[in-house]
Amino acid sequence: MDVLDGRLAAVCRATLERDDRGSYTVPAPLTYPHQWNWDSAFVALGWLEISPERAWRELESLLAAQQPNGLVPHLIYATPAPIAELVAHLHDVPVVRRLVPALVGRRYSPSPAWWGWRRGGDGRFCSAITQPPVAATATWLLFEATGDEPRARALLPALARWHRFLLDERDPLGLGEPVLIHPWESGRDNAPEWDAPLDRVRPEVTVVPRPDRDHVDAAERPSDDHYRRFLTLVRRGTRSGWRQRELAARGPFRVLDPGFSAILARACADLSRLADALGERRLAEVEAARAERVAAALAARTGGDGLARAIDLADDSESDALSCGSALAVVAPSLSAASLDALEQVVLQGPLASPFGVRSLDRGDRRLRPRCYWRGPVWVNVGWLCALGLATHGRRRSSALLIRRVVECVRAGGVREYYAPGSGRGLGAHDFAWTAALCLRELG
Ligand code: 9YW
Repeated sequence: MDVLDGRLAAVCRATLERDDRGSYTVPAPLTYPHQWNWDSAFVALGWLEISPERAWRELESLLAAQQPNGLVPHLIYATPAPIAELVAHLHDVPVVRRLVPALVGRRYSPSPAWWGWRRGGDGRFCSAITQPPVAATATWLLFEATGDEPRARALLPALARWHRFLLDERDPLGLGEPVLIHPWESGRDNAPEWDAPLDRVRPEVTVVPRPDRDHVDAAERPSDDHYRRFLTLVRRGTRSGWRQRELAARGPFRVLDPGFSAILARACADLSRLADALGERRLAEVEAARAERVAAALAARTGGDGLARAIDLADDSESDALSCGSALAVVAPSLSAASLDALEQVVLQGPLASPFGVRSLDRGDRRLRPRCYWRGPVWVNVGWLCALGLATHGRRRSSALLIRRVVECVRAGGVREYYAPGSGRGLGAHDFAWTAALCLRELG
């Protein structure tokens, strides 16, 4: 490693250590002071470079919050379980109701009150929706690197239950892909694909608390209108008791996201490999069949240009946006040669290419806002996942080129949440954990 890389690696290491909360890592101390789902999966891969023990703990703490139906929450609040238990018993006491949401929310909105004070399997407060299931892929990579059978084996049942939830309760129509019931589930909150489905959600929330804006420029964040609708969906879900199958079949927001589906297909394939390596033949077969089913469903609705786009299930319309959601299809374990060629082109030279990674939105799209979150900027996790997919499909040179771009972006812009696609300028939150983790992994 040369001196520059050594310095960058040291900055990334220091960032992870600053964001460390013992058994999980906050994405960014000021903006995101709790545990997020796919963040923890990426972050575990960074911890692997520092402490394998700490890397396993990150995934264990995430899966410990699993709900009885198999859902692994997208967000798990920082309040320790014993305090959460106390608050859960007292939340109807007027003074508690007035003061505690803000305390427990730690200047993040929505607070646990919005989710009906729901608690995860380990007693911490959590949300009632999920996020892209990267955790099985992270578990496989940890196992490959450490060979730690007992810790890998202990995670198998929770990962399998989560995948089953996604392909059962979240697929009431048997489409072969999970239905997402909130934009937050895609991990790409304000992506333009969700504009039309969100337009149908009549806002029931008028004033939205926006503590995120205390730390990040409003031009780089989702609009208040987006937040009103995000929170309206949370309120309606809580009011109806978060009946997952019902929400996936008839809820107010129902979409298919090629990025989420491809990540799930890959997660099932990776869990199958892991189960096989651990001698769990039955589970290996089940997960292999799940992987094939999702990959086949995605392939079946891929267009003549080799790309899959988001679907709004309210009217079965296909989004006209070409975003990194489409690019993420490259992580699917099986792809036609035509799709692979198209994805490689789009990501490295085409409309999503940037010298700093993969753009979140087509550079020619009328909705492009190069500084605004998932409507233009480059994100490190997306570039890294696309590189992983390209490598899996044998496109090693392209994968290496993409990784160089991703690392360059952190070198140019700092350890930030996202970056301007043209200049590499750092945007959004500072000290962003998955940026540090993935960069550290690639620098070694
Ligand atoms: C939110 C934590 C999360 C990520 C999401 C990203 C953003 C905002 O931050 O969500 O309030 O949840 O869109 O992918 O997991 O880093």
